[in-house]
Amino acid sequence: MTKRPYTIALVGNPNSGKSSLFNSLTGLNQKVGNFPGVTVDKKTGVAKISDQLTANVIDLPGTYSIYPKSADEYVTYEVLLNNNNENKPDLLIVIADASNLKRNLLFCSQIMDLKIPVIIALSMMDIARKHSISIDVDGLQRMMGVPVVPINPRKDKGITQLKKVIAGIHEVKPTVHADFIDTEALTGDWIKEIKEICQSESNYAALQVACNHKELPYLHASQRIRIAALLGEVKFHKAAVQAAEIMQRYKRIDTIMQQCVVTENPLKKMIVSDRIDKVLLHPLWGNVILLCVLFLLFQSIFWLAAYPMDWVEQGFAIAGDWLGSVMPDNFIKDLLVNGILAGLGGIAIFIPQIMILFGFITILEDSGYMARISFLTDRLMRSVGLNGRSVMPLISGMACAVPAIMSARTIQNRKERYITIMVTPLMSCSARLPVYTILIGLVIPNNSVGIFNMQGLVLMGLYLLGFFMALVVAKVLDWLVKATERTYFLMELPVYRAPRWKNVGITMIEKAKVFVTDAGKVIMVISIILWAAATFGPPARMEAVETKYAALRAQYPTQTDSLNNLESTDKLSNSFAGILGHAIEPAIRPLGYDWKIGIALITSFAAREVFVGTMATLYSVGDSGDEVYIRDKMRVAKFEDGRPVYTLASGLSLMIFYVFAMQCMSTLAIVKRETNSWKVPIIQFLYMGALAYLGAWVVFQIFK
Ligand SMILES: Nc1nc2c(ncn2[C@@H]2O[C@H](COP(=O)(O)OP(=O)(O)OP(=O)(O)O)[C@@H](O)[C@H]2O)c(=O)[nH]1
Ligand SMILES: [Mg+2]
Repeated sequence: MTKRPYTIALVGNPNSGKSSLFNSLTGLNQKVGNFPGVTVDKKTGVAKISDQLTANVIDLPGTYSIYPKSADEYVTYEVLLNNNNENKPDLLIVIADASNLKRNLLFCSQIMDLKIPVIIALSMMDIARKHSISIDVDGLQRMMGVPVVPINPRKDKGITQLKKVIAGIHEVKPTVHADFIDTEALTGDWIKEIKEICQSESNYAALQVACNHKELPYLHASQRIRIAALLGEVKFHKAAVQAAEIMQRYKRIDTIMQQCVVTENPLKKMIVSDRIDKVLLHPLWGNVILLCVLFLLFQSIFWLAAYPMDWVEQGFAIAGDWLGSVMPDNFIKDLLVNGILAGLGGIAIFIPQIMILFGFITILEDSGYMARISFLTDRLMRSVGLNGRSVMPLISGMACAVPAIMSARTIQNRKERYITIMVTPLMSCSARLPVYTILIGLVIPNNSVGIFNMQGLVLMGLYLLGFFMALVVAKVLDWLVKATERTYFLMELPVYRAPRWKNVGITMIEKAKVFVTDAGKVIMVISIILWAAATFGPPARMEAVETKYAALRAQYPTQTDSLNNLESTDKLSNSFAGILGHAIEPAIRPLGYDWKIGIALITSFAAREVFVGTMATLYSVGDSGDEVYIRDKMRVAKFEDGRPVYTLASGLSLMIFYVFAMQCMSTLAIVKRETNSWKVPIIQFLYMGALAYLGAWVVFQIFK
């Protein structure tokens, strides 16, 4: 048997700096943001503590108290209490926000009673100072009975000292600290029996199991039955015991606070953050500013990205030309240039826009403004059966639905959480951006309307459409699903902080990388398959085409060039891809699409951004003109009868389709995992598909 590595878990209230400390200790880049509930899953890394000690460090979701209320808090709860957990910690570091010490100490005291060695790391000392709060660290350490170390993980301060203390505890194997409160006095001696049934480390851990035994997945059925029987016998009243427990804890904490913490000006000092909030949370100005911020986001996606997009586009065009000129004419060259390079180039050009989008969202999160958006929109959200907390998933859904759906774990109310999960994919994610951009470039003129750019306005319109549809669907679901649970919105507003620009930069680069590698892999595979499907066809049909054109060329020798062009178009039409496309054409004709778009719709079910790559490949294979860029190739595309494919009507119809359709395997997979049912993703897939088809049809009929 290999020896288990020494394991340290980071716990504490939300937004206290756990992930920041995790990053300092491990050198990893776990997501940090300035609002409660950034981390919703556990994450493990390795940290070198001293020359002798290398430890596993686990970053956990924040919890206000040990009693779990939401799905993310259960993740932490399980690590703390499940004895058979592979992540069972040898040491807990409780990160306590010094500017909010009393509440943080409550959680510390609960953790201490689990009887796992504890260190308290005091973060936010700088903020406490701004509030004129001074803390006697030595006194606190004495009265709590565990080591207390001030840290500032944002600035990498205090980390060396913290490591020394960890190494010390690891070496001496301390006798565990004393109980903070006496659990047995609270419950009666039956608690020992529970302790035995589930082999808990302490009476307090046993009490936790008693309170939550119905929900804990790791308990055996037999244990559960024995616990239930015992609790019935002693007439266990969960709420009463919990209330008594909290009272006792606060009694002791109050004494500690009196002795160790001095607040110069007991009336809460008005700090800069409060002043900023006077404006940003103003009922009128707050909302106006919010709209301006969002507006700026969309316009900048077009303004700022225009130049770098041109460079990428030209780069790929040059690379294609160069490969075309140095390689001998054979099918490998065709595959490379028209299949893979065309597909990749089609997607790489969107890197600048993706980076700007993620940069913007990171700034919103890092500064603390994201939490204010929740606050400002709570009323709107409530009117459709959601609450302010749903805003976080919805806004991060603009980047990607997968982490957004995971972040819905912080929503305590089950119905609200499910509705949020149901509607989040309607928010336009970054994968739709390439599709929107290319279609907008094709059918919307690049004019100015006053000071605004028309294309930017349409883009914003598409995002808004997705958002409003999310509200409508939420309202319908709210009305369909009855729930008795009352809900309320509780969220701490964090103090404003300057975004850490390094973090913004790293996030932008990381996301661009993920986008290119993830999308790149799928696009590579699909481009190759597509290229093959578009190049080859049933031999008999392909031969028939060849014979036909050989005869025509013999008959009209002067027309060879145009006959060659016609032949490649005809071949594409008779290829496997062409046959499939024609087969589905009747279904998509009412929406204004040709068969190539039909193929792109199908391949987009792997991931939306594949649309552009598919278009690039299809138009390159059947290519006969001189156009180098996909957009130009699409612009000259025609139906058999000579009408252009991309008109205002068909372009808009296609945009609407992409706003609504659920074309993302990863999202469906994550919904299945988060809801633990197939029903939710299936309903989601169907309702979004129906919306997409209907919406696209209506728009096409109106603009035709
Ligand atoms: N001023 C100051 N800011 C800090 C300190 N420690 C962390 N922060 C900032 O506090 C915010 C929250 O940090 P995170 O590390 O994401 O907090 P967390 O505890 O992981 O939060 P959740 O995952 O939401 O529970 C970030 O903006 C950090 O930059 C500190 O000591 N002082
Ligand atoms: Mg975190």
